Amino acid sequence: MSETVTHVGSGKVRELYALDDDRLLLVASDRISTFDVVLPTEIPDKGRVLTGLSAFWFAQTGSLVPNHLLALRDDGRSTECKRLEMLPIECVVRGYLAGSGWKDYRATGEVCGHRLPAGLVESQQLPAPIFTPATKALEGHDENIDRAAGAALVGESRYDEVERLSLELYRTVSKRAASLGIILADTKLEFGVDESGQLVLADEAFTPDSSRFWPADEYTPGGPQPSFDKQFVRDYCESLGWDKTYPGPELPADVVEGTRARYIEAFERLTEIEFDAYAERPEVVLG
Ligand code: Q0N
Repeated sequence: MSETVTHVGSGKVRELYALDDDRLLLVASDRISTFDVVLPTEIPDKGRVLTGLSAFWFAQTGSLVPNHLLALRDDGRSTECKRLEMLPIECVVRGYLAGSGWKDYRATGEVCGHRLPAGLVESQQLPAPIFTPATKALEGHDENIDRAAGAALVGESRYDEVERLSLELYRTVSKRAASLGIILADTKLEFGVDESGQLVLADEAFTPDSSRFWPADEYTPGGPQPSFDKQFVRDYCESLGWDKTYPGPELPADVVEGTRARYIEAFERLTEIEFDAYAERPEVVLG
């Protein structure tokens, strides 16, 4: 017996297929991107690590907000998801000043309309986490927007609801990560609406591809922080003097192996589950 699946979309490193009118299949590949370029070399098990971590967080946060996860497939890299009407904004929460948040703060003293204290340094922890939504760019970078622009896209009450839920999710996950020696600097969430009008957390949540994870024992504000997962790849790419346009460089075996080990370490530290146990039986992450 076999099923007919229709490819309905792709991201840089994931594919989305329609299973039927109500369900999608989200498949995480082993592809890796750096400096916005997908590299020609894959990181074995990366897709399984990210799928398992995301499913773990869906299970951990299911009492805060419903999510789109229906089933984890035995391959460990595919999830059956409830098909939703996606909101047209990326829901970003920042607890630390990095990336475009740092860039905007340096230029204006604000991030998405949040006026911040003067004198903050790069990577510094914010007085409190802030909700900093962005538009979904089809190509190029998402654009940070303020409350007025976000509310114009989703409506005032929906905006308030995703802001409250995003902050609650960030607080819950960052608290667990911190207790395990990992800083969740920021994270990007996507929500959809189901047939009853309820908000549902979708996509991939609290993975290294959607979040900045920093090892707490190396945290040094005042500059950029090493990435938990991609630092070997970045360092190798920088050492080549590559101009960061396509095609990216092939990665040598030691960089692949070191990076794979970092993804697995992130999975095991955050879930306290052995990756081999997940590979054997993916449902172990559902608790
Ligand atoms: C959906 N995207 C954005 C995968 C991620 N549950 C859902 N229902 C309807 N649509 C979507 C989801 C989810 N998740 C999410 N696009 C459609 C990002 N995609 C890009 C391709 O890879």
